[in-house]
Amino acid sequence: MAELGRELRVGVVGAGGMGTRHARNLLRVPGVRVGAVADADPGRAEALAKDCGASRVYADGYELVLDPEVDAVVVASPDPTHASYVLACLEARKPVFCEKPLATHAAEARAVVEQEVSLGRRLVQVGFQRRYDPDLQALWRLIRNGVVGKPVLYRTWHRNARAAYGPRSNAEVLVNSAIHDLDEVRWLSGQEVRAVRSVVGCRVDRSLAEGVFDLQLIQLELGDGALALVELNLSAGYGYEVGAEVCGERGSITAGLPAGAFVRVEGDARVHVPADWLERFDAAYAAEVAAWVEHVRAGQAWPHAWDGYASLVVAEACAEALATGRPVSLTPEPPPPLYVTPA
Ligand code: ISE
Repeated sequence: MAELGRELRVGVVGAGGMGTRHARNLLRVPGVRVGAVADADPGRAEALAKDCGASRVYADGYELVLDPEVDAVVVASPDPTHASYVLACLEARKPVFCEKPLATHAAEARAVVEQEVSLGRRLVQVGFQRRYDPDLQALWRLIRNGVVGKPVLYRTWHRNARAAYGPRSNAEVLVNSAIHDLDEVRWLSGQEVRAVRSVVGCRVDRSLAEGVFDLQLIQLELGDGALALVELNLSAGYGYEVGAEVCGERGSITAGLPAGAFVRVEGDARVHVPADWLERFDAAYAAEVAAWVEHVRAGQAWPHAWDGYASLVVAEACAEALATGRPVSLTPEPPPPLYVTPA
């Protein structure tokens, strides 16, 4: 682990869109150097290394993890490889920032939790960037301040202009996309999910694989009896939008509506809608890696591996609800004490 005060030398595994975004954001954090990059595609690895002044380039991410000149690792490789790289980092006792999802199956995420608990240190941070979004943070604070009384309904919408990846199943959409919403509801409510119901429908994008639908509607029942309704749309067409409304006993709060300059022209009025998550969450991505660096120094990652695991348990319950057409009940376990202290 990097000592307090010394420069933090970060290695980035995965030189695609998110690896590049995190590396560039890290360059803006004082006391951080991006020293190594790994990608199976040598051209991509070289290009990112050049971009951020990294002197070492690997084709194999596991070699990067073991590099003695790498203090901490960013994992932004394809989803199915996440858990294995995170376990390698834990094995090497190195702090790791892992893009969401922490794994593609809850059982793999559970193995990460168990390994971390056995080390007794919170070394894993999961890239649930919405927790660092100023709008959603304001919503979290207003809920905590009791502005609308006890929340009874969390309604979230997550609209992609078009599916940017080729999901092969509705379960993959849950693990890659809806995982954000499942984490957001857990975070905003401070509650675990005790039952899920799920439906899919509509094929707007004809290029989606057979059996994959554009729309998923997920209904969650939370530990305190509140409900949540998650709308996940892969093909909204008009742009990218992520927002939430919380209805409480005394009122409602909405966050995340497209904002910025409100233009009235030629008998029309409009605001800009972001094109994708990179634009919508620009500030959040910068804030989450800056926070990660602080967490590495303080030894208290957040959101942590338990958050990564708990969200996958709910995602798998949603997949089961879709497959069976029936509600699925969950019995949430209390997190191990390692995850109880807030970061
Ligand atoms: C993508 O991987 C993300 O993480 C985005 O935040 C999400 O909105 C999108 O649906 C995912 O495919």
